[in-house]
Amino acid sequence: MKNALITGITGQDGAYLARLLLDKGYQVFGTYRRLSTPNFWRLQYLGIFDRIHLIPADMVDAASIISAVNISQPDEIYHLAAQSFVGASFAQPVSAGDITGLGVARILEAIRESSREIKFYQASTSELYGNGNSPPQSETTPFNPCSPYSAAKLYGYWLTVIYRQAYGIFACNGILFNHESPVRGLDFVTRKISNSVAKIALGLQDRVALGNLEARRDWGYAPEYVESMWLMLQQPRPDDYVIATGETHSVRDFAQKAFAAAGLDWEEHVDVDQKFLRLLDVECLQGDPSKAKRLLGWEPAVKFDDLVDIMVKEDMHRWQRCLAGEAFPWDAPSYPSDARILTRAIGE
Ligand code: NAP
Ligand code: G4F
Repeated sequence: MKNALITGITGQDGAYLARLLLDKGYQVFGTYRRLSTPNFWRLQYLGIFDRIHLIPADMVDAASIISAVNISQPDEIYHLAAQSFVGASFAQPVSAGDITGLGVARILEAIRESSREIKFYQASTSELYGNGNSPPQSETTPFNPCSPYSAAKLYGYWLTVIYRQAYGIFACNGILFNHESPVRGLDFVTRKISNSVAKIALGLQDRVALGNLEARRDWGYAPEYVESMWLMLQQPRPDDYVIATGETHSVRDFAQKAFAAAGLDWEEHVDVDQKFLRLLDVECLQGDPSKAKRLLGWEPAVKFDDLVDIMVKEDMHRWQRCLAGEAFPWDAPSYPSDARILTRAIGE
């Protein structure tokens, strides 16, 4: 039986990847941060919470990362832990660098010191491309990061390449384009929209405020994307791969489609609020996944329309269950309304 260590197992991808690896017969270990309130709802929601070994560790604490590697004795490490919300990285640029950038150095050093046989997956991102590159973006497109988040990820990307070349570690970058699901964090625009649509359709809310409606993303389905992570570590040689659908759609398209899925007109319910505009935003991402198709045999089945339907249906279903008095692991009921989250002084 193989051992896998997943950093960030409590997040969207961590939970789906854990399920995939359990299904493949792995013994799965995952790191989590000690918080004042437990944060295991995704693992519970997917029905795998009791099958995972949990190790407390923080990406800013090298000792805890070394312990996690020693305890789990992994054949493969999937490094997913990061402060992953681009918007927040402008407000917290130093911790973005520490957690998301230097965290990669800490874990690669732990591998170098303990066993160079451990295979390593780094959660790289399409945010690395930033602006100024005409789509579609591939493995050879130059990087031009536009946020503290993507600058930190750029460091992680290059460190992964450097440790592969300098120490011969089997280290891969998955350059994943946006991928979403019903367990996506509520901060991200897709889930923010699907959750709002469900609440509006059920009379629990009337409007939702968004930022840049013109931004375009290549949105895929997270359970399919975690499969590519595993495939990368099963290849004869380590390499870097773009994972994407090859399509691009705007935030406006997503909102329109999501409201329509609930029989609503998006223009009657969506406002634009300056507070959700970023200081710098990536305008258009569209990936070219042909290398992954050719070498990994990976291809996405769920495209934009199906993704929107899956997310809206699941959020509708959960709010209906909740209104019927059912209790189940879930994030939305305890999330504050937008109006109560301040990113600037009141009145500014
Ligand atoms: P996510 O849901 O935000 O999960 C992030 C995980 O990192 C959570 O488990 C979180 O723990 C953990 N984490 C945050 N700060 C940490 C710290 N200081 N120490 C230890 N753990 C920490 O993100 P995701 O969507 O699953 O993404 C997984 C990875 O892929 C991230 O590295 C992200 O940047 C990258 N990525 C994502 C996408 C995408 O579209 N989803 C695309 C490209 C790349 P808590 O639960 O305690 O917060
Ligand atoms: O959903 P988002 O916050 O995702 P973003 O910034 O593309 O980042 C995600 O994908 C990256 C891969 O490309 C990952 F590396 C990263 O970890 C994360 O998973 O925003 C998408 C777009 C942006 O252009 C944003 O400005 O939607 C725009 N947007 C418009 N209104 C909004 C909103 N974004 C958010 N979060 N909230 C809004 O109200």
